[in-house]
Amino acid sequence: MSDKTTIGVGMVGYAFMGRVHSQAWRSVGAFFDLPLTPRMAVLAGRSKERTEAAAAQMGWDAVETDWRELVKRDDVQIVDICTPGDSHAEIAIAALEAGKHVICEKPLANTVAEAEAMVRAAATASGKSMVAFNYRRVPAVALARRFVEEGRLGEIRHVRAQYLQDWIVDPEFPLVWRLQKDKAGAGALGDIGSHIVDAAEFITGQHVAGVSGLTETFIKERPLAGESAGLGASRTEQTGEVTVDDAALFIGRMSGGALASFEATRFATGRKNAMRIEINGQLGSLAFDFEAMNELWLSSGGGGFERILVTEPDHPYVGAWWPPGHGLGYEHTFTHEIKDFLEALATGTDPSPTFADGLRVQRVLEAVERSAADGSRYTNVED
Ligand code: 4PW
Repeated sequence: MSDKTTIGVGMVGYAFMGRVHSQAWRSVGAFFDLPLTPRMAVLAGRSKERTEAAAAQMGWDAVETDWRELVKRDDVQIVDICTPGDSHAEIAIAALEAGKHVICEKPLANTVAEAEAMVRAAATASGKSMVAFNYRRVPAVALARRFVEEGRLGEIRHVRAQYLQDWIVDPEFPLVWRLQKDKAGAGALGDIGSHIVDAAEFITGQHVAGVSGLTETFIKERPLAGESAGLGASRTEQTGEVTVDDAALFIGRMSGGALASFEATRFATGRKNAMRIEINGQLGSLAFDFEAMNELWLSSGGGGFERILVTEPDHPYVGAWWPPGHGLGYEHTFTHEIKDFLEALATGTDPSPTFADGLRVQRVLEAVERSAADGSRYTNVED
């Protein structure tokens, strides 16, 4: 820490996640009264020109073209990892070994072995670490957890979770990094399935204990991506193999006895970011859809569901923002995540979700892949 209240941040990667994390670092102190003030010290990316342009646009003070240099810098106390999954483990472990705090995009890693190494590094590090499952910080999702903790649903019987997108329905959509196993680890399963596994565990307080899964790659060959390999990439004349799943469906048992079903797909035509979860308990139910993220639906038994507009000052995180009814968006979830992270650093507690939570999700993903590959009806999630 450079002085009592300022803490330097170094971020690796400046694409979609880098942009939304930058927005969070920039705005968090303006809305939340924080014990630490983040300084956006350094942005790392491979191309000097593009990294400089991104840093100027998003408000970073300096750039590095090698993340190893960023990790060594004295003006960096927090390393924020916004790169594809293939570099998470290497960067996070180096940063923890250098005594930095780490916040890492999800899924934690591309394999269980990498995630285990990250958990080992976190266990002996002086710095704190967190995996960035941002949907926990949607006010309605945090309120859903509060309702479950208060016992308003009674014993949980069912979890029904879906994450539906459609951005690769077109077979001509290029082979971006999210469609390559060596970069992304998995397809819809890892990128968006990991979110609904985490959300289910977060809201219910139960773990996914075993699964039975199916995965499918509908479009097996796509045009290679042009220069930018991000979501908006152009395509070239050549084609290449899609090496990840396009969709994953799995059922599971939660550790507290609930039965669960999960669906993660990028082929739900018309659905853009429908991250949905419904929980049925003995006394009532909850339902949430990210496409209407300021609403939570609650049933207290008979009479169907009532809509709760989650914009009241006593709802999680909301008091820092706008008057009732004005609503929040995707980017606020990251601001909340950064706020919780900084508060944990200031109090010396472990920010949540931890790398161990990220490893548990990784084990669920791997169990789904094993079940889908060998056709086994039920696959225990290893501890
Ligand atoms: O984490 C997720 C991404 O990787 C996001 O919240 C949405 O799905 C947007 O892009 C992908």
